[in-house]
Amino acid sequence: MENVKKVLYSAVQPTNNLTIGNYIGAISNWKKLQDDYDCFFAIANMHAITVRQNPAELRQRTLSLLALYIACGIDPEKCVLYLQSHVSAHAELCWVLNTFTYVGEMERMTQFKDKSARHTENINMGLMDYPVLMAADILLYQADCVPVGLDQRQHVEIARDIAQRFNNIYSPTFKVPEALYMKTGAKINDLQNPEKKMSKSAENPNGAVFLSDDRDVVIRKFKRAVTDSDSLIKYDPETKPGVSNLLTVYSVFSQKSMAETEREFEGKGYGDLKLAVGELVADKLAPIQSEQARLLSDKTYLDEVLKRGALLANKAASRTLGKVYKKIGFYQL
Ligand code: ATP
Ligand code: LTN
Repeated sequence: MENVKKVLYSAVQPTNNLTIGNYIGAISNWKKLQDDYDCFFAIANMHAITVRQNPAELRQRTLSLLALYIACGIDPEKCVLYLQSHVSAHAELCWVLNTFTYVGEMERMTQFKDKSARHTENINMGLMDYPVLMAADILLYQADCVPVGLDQRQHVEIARDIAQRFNNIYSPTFKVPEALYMKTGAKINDLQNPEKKMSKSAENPNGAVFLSDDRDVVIRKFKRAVTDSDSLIKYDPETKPGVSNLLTVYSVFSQKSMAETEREFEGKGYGDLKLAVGELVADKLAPIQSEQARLLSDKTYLDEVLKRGALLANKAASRTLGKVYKKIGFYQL
């Protein structure tokens, strides 16, 4: 019987260390979805260079992120794990899609505005073109759905617009993708500033918990988390952003519903909640960290995974690129 599984696509940039926000909003969900979809998971190193990177670190972070994907339970036999720069079709399709994207649209993107404010010394074309490259990533694989955190909503939306624009001018060529957000954890907030998203490149390092943090660091960061002045443990992101954020992290890592989580902390104080979340997160990160370290010591294996991924990804991507070149009138031999 023909393969009827839908296609799922996502990626993370190998910049900085990942936070529990990246884990909860993105990677932890991929594991749950890998049996139901044909999955492509990329390491977006071409996106990463839109902000200046140290070459040795970028190289090292690439393998480290691959090892993390696998340590988080993503099976390289079931899914295609690959490095974006190993598939030249990404850059090629991006060029074509650039001609279907307006400068004004890109200037209005929130992430572009944020990042150009943070990197005033290097507002390069790549930073502005970031969403078009992301659209190329997704559309090359004819992805049905894209599991990401809420901060990527605008980027998936523009990928849909570009796909529809192209399909309308020529004929149906690209699948129009849907973003997939998880009910809980699509936006984890900064522990020190709970109204802002937790980010890899946060100014205050106490606000973000990194997947590489040691047990005592994790516990200390949660102990110092900002809450509020009353003492009621209740999920209410509007009036209690700090407490709600802690409850969300607890609920995701314990795999308990929010109602169950609230019940568990009934009558307890903020100190109890912070300690319980810290210990739980540290317990859950420990096996991931040790598996990641084990994988990183086997570079031959990681290279094999990337080689297989590049082969399969190139095969799928070149099929779409071929169709696009034909439709737009590129002479073919
Ligand atoms: P940076 O701060 O360097 O821009 P980032 O932390 O936003 O990076 P990305 O590589 O842009 O990380 O994102 C990887 C994935 O993690 C994306 O799917 C994104 O939506 C998700 N993600 C990032 N931060 C959070 C968060 N705080 N809560 C939930 N999901 C998140
Ligand atoms: N921009 C994304 C990373 C990314 C991505 C993608 C996510 C690059 N290409 C394609 C989904 C689909 C981010 O998380 N910052």
